[in-house]
Amino acid sequence: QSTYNFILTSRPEPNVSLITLNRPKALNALSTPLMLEINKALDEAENDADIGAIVLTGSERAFAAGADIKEMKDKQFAEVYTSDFLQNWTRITQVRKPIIAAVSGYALGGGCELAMACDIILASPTAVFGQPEINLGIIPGAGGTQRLTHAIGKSRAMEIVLTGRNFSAKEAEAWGLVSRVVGEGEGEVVKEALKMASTIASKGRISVQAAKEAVNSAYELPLGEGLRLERRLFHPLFATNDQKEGMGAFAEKRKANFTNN
Ligand code: CO8
Repeated sequence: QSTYNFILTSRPEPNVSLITLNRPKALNALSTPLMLEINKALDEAENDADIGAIVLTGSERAFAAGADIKEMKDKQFAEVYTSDFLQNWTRITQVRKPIIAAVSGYALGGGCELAMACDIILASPTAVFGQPEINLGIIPGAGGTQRLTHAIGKSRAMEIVLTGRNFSAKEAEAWGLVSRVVGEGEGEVVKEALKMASTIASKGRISVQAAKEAVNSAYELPLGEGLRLERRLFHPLFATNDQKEGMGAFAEKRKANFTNN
């Protein structure tokens, strides 16, 4: 396993990888070196056949307070344009294994966008979301105008993006940005995310990845094309041992034991 400066990686369950942002002095501000470490850790989890799901979390105080403002402050147009600044933020969206964001504290700007690039967001009651970029004279640059709008609708997204006001875990749950607000105590949200990741990792890898691909296509494709892709992903699952095992186990009234092939 690689050693990292700004994140911690561990395997709290045999089939689950936990990536913890660990830049406490800057409230996990997402500097380029930190993003590159996240990408590397995601690559490791993706390439490890034992891993079935990934949990991404921060600290109690901050999931991440955004992109690193101090790093961006003096950047010029030519530099951000020619280096395609932010392109290292796309790696996470290409990961085929499910990623659960466990959010406590601030998830602002790039922090909110990072959580939204994950597949499921679980929030602790302390979570605070927002896209405050407008206060800095910029706009969200890593999905905040797109994923947020898909998740919570135009009027709310406009309010959040144009006023720069933060919103609470409760609002995020009511608006459908997070799947659930869980737990009261410290670390509860991570525990719950690990439990969920473990459940997902116990299913067949092929059907889990196909399901993730199909759900994600709902954001990319018109309905007819999405339904066609769904069927195209559905049919070949009948060529897998996991389908035979899953349905066989149901008929025999026992628990399925998937072998990921
Ligand atoms: N970047 C750099 N440093 C930060 C950031 C940040 N985003 N957020 C906090 N810090 C630093 C502070 O500067 C401070 O450092 P120091 O101790 O050296 O002064 C330390 O973290 C602690 O922060 P505060 O003292 O401010 O803590 P408070 O509890 O008083 O306030 C807040 C917490 C409200 C979260 C406050 O820190 C804040 O407003 N932070 C900025 C939030 C923000 O505007 N985020 C959006 C950033 S822009 C963005 O994300 C664009 C995304 C584009 C796509 C991705 C690009 C790579």
